[in-house]
Amino acid sequence: MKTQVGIIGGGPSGLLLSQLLHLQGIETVVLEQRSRDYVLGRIRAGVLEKGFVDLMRKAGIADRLDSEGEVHNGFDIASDGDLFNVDMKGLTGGDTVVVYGQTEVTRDLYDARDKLGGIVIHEAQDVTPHDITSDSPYLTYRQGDEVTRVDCDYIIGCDGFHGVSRKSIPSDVLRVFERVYPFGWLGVLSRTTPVSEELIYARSERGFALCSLRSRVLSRYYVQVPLEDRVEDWPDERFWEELKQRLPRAVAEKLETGPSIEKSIAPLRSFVAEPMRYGNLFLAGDAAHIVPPTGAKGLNSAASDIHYLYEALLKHYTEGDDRGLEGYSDKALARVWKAQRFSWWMTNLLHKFPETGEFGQRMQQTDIDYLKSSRAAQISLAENYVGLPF
Ligand code: RFL
Ligand code: PHB
Repeated sequence: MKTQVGIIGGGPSGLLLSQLLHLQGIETVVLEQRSRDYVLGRIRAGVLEKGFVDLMRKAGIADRLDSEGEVHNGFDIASDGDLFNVDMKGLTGGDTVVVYGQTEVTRDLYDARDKLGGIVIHEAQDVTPHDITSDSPYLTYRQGDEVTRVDCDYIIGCDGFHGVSRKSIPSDVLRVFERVYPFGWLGVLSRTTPVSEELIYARSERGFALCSLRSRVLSRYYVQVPLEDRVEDWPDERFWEELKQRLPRAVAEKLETGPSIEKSIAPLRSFVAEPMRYGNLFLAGDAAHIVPPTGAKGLNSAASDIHYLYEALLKHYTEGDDRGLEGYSDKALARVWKAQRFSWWMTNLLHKFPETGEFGQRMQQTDIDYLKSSRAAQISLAENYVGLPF
């Protein structure tokens, strides 16, 4: 098989790039190791920045997002029983975010790929990039006993944190920066009315909690849990009880509980791999960087990589101009590091860190008091949350 751009990974990054390039007449093949149902069953992000929404529009697939996504003008921060609102829209001069699940984004992308006859190969095993520093790199994958070769001009690694792409870069070239946090997030999806129309990020003595949503009838809640905890340790009743204890009383009293329809634990990690290009292999999204979900930046950072890559590949194929490809790694990383800083800061502000003791708690409380009293501090928070410009 032969194509122009070979993409590893059929998550949001890989599908979005493939859709955008296809609309410009650039051929792609996407190799995804899982089934489509598996990919669509993953419950992950919920908050989309304007830049992400604009890319979906450019890809011609924002109809459902525009009609079903909920525009959020702000969010609340709760600390020790007290609640205050961050008016993103007012603070940034009009910017907002859209709450629309990653599952829905992925579904829209698959529908669009199907409609255009895009090639997405599922259950592709042993995907391997070859000759990535040559002018004729290629991919191989296996289905059953059959091994297929895909020749291409470029290989794009959109295969998430555990994928094969990043591992194909020699260890003396790749630099890795990492912070693993001593806790995870237990997430629950339930068919209940969300406790609040806007998100609530809650810091409490018992640890962090987040009230989010997917629609008027679908709630998404998270609580910080020790790394050793397993989903089985958290029957629904225990989850709801713990969540209530971490929220201001007035909020807890309103909380509607019900059976969970999804429950999972995700560890928290900050991670950046540099460079994001090696030869004709380019990394994008979680394959190159991970943030703790506190700032809602993971999927949005993936989208900014895709924006830069798309522009660079378009310039290459339409004008023979390779400057975008050459500058990709530096340009993408500059924005990635800012999202890293913000996510790390939000995580430090709101979680309970066993090792920092009472001094750490006072610092958090003071940071929150400062936020409440300073419009300048709120503007900084708001402009990062809505997303820095591409
Ligand atoms: P993905 O989504 O991990 O997709 C990678 C795809 O590659 C496939 N794959 C392979 N395919 C072929 N060969 C291999 N060897 C392969 N190895 C892997 C995988 O099966 C998969 O389909 O990466 P991508 O596309 O870069 O997208 C990144 C986002 O998924 C991620 O950043 C976000 O979900 C992070 N995130 C959030 N981001 C936000 O912007 N806003 C949020 O509100 C938000 N909330 C979250 C989150 C992530 C969470 N978890 C579970 C980590 C909340 C949570 C709880
Ligand atoms: C979510 O709804 O899943 C969500 C929202 C905001 C975050 C993280 C996750 O910061």
